[in-house]
Amino acid sequence: MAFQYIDYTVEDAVAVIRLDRQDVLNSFNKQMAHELQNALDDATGDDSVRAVYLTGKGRAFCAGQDLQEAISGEIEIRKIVKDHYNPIILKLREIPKPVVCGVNGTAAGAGANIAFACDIVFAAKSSKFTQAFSMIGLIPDSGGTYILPRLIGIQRAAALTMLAEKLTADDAEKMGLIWKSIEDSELESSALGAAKKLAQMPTKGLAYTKKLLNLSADSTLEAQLALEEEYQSRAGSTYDYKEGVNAFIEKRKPEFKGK
Ligand code: T3D
Repeated sequence: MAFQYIDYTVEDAVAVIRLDRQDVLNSFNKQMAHELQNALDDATGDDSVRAVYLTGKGRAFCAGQDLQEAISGEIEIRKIVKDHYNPIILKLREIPKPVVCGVNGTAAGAGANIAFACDIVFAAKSSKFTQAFSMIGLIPDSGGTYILPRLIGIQRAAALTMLAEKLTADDAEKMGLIWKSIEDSELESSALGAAKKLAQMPTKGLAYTKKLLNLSADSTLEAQLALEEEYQSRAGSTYDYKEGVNAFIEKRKPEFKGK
């Protein structure tokens, strides 16, 4: 599918998605939101894709909602949240492949929460995260009220979302909001490199891991142990499990196929 506001390529089994509305810091208009949804659908349906890498072009990752579009009144706010952001967050959490985010600069509002919804987040050291919503009278959407307290606790989530101070990538890493803060010049090699590494790993095992981590948020220990029993049994019947064990015994490098 051809896109106007994102670049979509497949590189070494990784779907590489780059947000591209650089003059407005990659903020989302309706079309870019739908394009990102379609790109995630393409990555989900393409068996040759075994990981996803999401980043931005230019000096920002994403400044959230395009406020010119929001204020134009052409689209109701409820529809923006329901039709643009909610499906993006659900697709990021439900795609049965690991999603790595490379935050290359400012991540504000929905842009920050889209990053936090990815499985593994790397950020360039110069990046800043801000829950910009409260500055314009809004509440944190795009999963912010769900993901933030689970990542960092209610106290920090409240301070971040109410005060809307800019957080450095280093502080975001210390808080456990992201996986790693990386020198700017090394972001792409580290983050895309991690996605490429994941794309060579046992895709089904990773998908089951993601599913169980998703479910753990609202689960009891008993229920989670039962899920582990079920999904370990599924993982244990994959080609990649047999290949992994055989390669270990034969003292060779495994060749996983994602099956
Ligand atoms: O309908 C709804 O609103 C519901 C959905 C809500 C979801 C949300 O995401 S709400 C939060 C929306 N985002 C923001 O409030 C952030 C707004 N942007 C900023 O606060 C700042 O731009 C940044 C802190 C992100 C970066 O600051 P800085 O100084 O590095 O850049 P800048 O000069 O402010 O921005 C550069 C250009 O991008 C500028 O345009 P210009 O003057 O060069 O023509 C600026 O207007 C434009 N831009 C930045 N963010 C947005 C934007 N244009 C439209 N929408 C934006 N969100």
